[in-house]
Amino acid sequence: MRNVRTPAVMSRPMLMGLAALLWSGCGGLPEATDSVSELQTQQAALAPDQCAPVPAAQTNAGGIVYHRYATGMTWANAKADCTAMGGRLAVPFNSASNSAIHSIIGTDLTYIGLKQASGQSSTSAGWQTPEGNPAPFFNWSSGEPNDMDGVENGHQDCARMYTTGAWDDVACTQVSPYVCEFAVPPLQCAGGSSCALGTDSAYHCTCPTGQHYDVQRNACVNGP
Ligand SMILES: [Ca+2]
Ligand SMILES: [Ca+2]
Repeated sequence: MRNVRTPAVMSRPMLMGLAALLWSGCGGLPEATDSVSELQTQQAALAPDQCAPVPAAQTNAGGIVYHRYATGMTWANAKADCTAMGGRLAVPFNSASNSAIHSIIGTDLTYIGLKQASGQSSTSAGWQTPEGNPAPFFNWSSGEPNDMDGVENGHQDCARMYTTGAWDDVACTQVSPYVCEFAVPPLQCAGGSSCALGTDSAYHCTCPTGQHYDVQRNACVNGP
């Protein structure tokens, strides 16, 4: 699937339908299906000019588009940024999706969409998706998750991928690059427009003063 959308050929609803078709053919685990349906529900609510900034790297796997963003953020801010694009902080749901994310992280320790609920009795208990559902898959590195010292005290409650593709639990205040995932290819602003975060906490294609964004053309056109 192409990354740059072609509005004249395929509308967002058509793409949503296509994405649903691709998902239904995946035969994935029930947990993965639930996880994907959450993502589709989020994306169904997108505004037609909602966009994703140009990523540092990207790949597609199993019908999902993964974008890596290299500017470091805390886990909570990374989660919010992916949501503002209409996606979510990427949740590996099997080894294939984990490998896809791994393939674009380069040499960075990179946040993924797993957080541990507070008040757990062990370092490995209570890991959840950004929506607060049980994590569908794990790929901890040897000796992880350790909450820093092997005892669960809430010191390390967010998951970050090593350059090996295995994971470490780290303090959620750590500032790290992150990977967002999308059920349909996010809009990439073109024609003189750029993707900027609006006051509504969503990214939109925006144009220079004196022009406005035309959704059908994915371009800036003259006039207010
Ligand atoms: Ca912990
Ligand atoms: Ca750790």
